[in-house]
Amino acid sequence: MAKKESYDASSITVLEGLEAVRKRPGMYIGSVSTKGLNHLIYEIVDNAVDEHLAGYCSEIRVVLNADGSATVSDNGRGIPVGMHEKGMSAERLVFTTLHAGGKFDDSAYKTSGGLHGVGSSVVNALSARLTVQIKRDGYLYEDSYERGNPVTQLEGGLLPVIGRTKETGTSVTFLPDDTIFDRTRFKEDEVKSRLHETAYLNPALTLFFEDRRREEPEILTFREPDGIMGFVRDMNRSKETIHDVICFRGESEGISVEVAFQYVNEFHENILGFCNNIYNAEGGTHLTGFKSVFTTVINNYARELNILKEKDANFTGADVRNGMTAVISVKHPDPRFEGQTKTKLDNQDAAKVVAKVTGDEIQRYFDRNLEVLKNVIGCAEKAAKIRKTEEKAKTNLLSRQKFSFDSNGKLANCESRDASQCEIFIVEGDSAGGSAKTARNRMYQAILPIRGKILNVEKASIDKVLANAEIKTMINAFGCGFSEGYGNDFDISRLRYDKIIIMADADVDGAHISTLLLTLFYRFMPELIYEGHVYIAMPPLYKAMPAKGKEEYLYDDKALERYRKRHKGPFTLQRYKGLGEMDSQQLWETTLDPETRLLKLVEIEDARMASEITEMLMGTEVPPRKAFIYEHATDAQLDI
Ligand code: TSJ
Repeated sequence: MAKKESYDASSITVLEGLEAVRKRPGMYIGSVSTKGLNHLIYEIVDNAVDEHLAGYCSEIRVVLNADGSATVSDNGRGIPVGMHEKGMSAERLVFTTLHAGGKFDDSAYKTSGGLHGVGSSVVNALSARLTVQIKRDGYLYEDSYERGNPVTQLEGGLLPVIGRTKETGTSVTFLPDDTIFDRTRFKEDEVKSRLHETAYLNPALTLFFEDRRREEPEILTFREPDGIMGFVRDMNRSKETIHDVICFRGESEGISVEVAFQYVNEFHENILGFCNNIYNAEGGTHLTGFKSVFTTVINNYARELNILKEKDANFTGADVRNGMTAVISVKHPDPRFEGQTKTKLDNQDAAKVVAKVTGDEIQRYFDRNLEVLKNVIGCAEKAAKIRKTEEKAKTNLLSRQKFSFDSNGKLANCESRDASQCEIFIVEGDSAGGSAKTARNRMYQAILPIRGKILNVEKASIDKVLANAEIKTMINAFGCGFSEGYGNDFDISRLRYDKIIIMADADVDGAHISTLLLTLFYRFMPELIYEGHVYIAMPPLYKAMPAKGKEEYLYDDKALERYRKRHKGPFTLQRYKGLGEMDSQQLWETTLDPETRLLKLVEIEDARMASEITEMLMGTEVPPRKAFIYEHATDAQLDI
C-alpha cells in the first residue's frame, strides 16, 4: 500500500530530526541546566496559550508531579487526532516533527514568541517518557512516547480511544530525560512567576499551578483580568504613585501594541517588554520605539509649557523615564530576536508601530490630563537636577584615566593584567577578607572585602547608589562603568576580570548579601551576567575527617547524608559556621583553588529571581527574599 510506504518514510525522517535534538539539546532549548529544564514546561504552556489566543481555551493547569514529571493541560479544542496528509495522525506529527506547531493552523497568528522557537517535539525528544491525552469529539484518546519514539500501537493509523467524554482539551505529561539534563528538578518559583506573568498578559485566561512534590501540595490560581494595567499596578503596589495607571492599545501593519505605565516617586525606571507574550530580557525595538517617542513628546510639552526655557537643553531619555514603571506588549506575526540570549526583539517595524501608537495615544491623554503631565515632567526635572549635580562627581568617579587601584583602598588586586586569567572575589567581612588575601594566588586573584550589608539598589536613588562606597569601589575595580538600563555607559570590553566571584557565608545573611549584589549587577551591569562573568562561591558546610582515609569537604546536607551512607568507619565532622572561621589554608582549598572549589555560574534568571518584580509575581504567601544560596545550592556545578 502506497500509504503505508509513505508512513514509514516520514517516520524515518522524523526520528532523524528528534535524534538531532537529543544530540545537541542546547541548540534547541538553550542549555541542559535547570534553565533549559524549566523551558520545557514553558514550551508546552505556550502551545496551550496559543489555543487561548486562537479563542478556544480559558484555563491552563500546570502540575509538578511527585514522580518528577510535569503535566500541562488545557480546555481547548484538543490537538486534532485525524489522519494528516502524510498518513500520520496529526497528533503524531505535532510530537515527532520539528517545528510542526501551527502547520495545520491556518490562522495568521504564529506560535513562536519563544526564546528559541522550538516546539512540543523538542520536549518529546528530551523526555524519558511523554503521554498525551486528548479529549475531542466525545472521546478520550491517548498516545505515548519514550525519548521521542512512539510506543503506542496505532489501530488503522488511528490513536487508541481509552474512554468517552463530553469535554474537550489537551493534557501532556512528560518526564525530562535525566541522561540529557544535569538536574531534573523543576524550579517551582520560576514556573510560578512565569505563569503569573502569562496571566497578566492574557487577561481572559486562568492558570492553575500545583506542586505535588511536597508533603503539603501547593495550589495557586493566577488570574489577572486587568491585564498589563494590573501588572503595572501590582509592580507599584508598595510605592508612592503620582497618577493612575495609563493604558492604551493600537494596531498597525499587522502588529498590535499594548502599553501600560505609571510613575512613582522613586529614582529608577522599570520597563518590561514582551513579544507574543514572551518576556524580552534584553529589550529591543519595541522598547526603543516607545522610549524615543516618549522623550520627544515630553520635551515638546515641556517647551510648550515653558518649563524648559529656550536656553535649556532637552531632558534626556533617562530623565523622562525617571520613576516610570511600564509594560509594553506587542504581538508580531514574524518576530526576530538577537542579542546574547536571543531575547532582544529585532524587528524594525515593531519600533515604528510602537512609536506611532504611543505618540498618538500619550498626546491624546496628556492633552486632556494636564495635571498628570505636569507631575510627569516634574519627575524629569528632578532627575535632570540630580543628573547635573552628579555629572561632575560621576566624571571624577568613572574617569578611566589610569588603573588607579590604590584609590580603591581595600582592594587587594592581582598582579596580572590579562583579564582573561583574572578573578575578583567579593568577600563579605574583613576577617574573611584578610584570610582570603593571604590565601589567594596573587598573580590572578584579586580580593575585595566588603563590610556588612550592601545598599539595596532597588530601594535607593541613583545618586545614593553612586555615592555608596562599596558600589563605587566595585564599579571602579571592574573597570567598565555602569548603565541604567540598556545602551548607556557600560563597556564590557574593559572588564578587568574574567570571573567576578561572590563569596559570602552559607547562612541567611550571606544569602542576603549575595542577593543584593546580584540585584546591583542585574540593574546596573546586566551584561556581566549575560556574558557569564558572575559566579557564586559555594563554600562547604562540613569537613569530614575519617580515622582512616582522606579528608573530604561536604558542600551541603545532602552531601553529608551521602557521606554517612558511604562511610562505614568513624569520622570527625567539622562544621563551618562562616568563612571567617577558616584559616587561609582551608579557605584556599575550599573556595579559592580552581582545582577544588565549587562555583555556581549566575544566570540571568537567578538575578531576575532576586529582583522585586519576581517577589511580586510569586505572590505574598512566599516568604520574601529567602535564602537564595540554599535554594540554588543543588544546582552548583564544579567549575572545571
Ligand atoms: F505542545 C503540545 F502540543 F504538547 C500541546 C498542545 C500541549 C498542550 C497542553 C496543549 C496543546 C494544544 C493544542 N491545545 N490546543 C491545541 N490545539 C490544536 O492543536 C488545534 C486544535 C484544533 C485545530 C483545528 O483547526 O480544528 C487546530 C489546532 C492547531
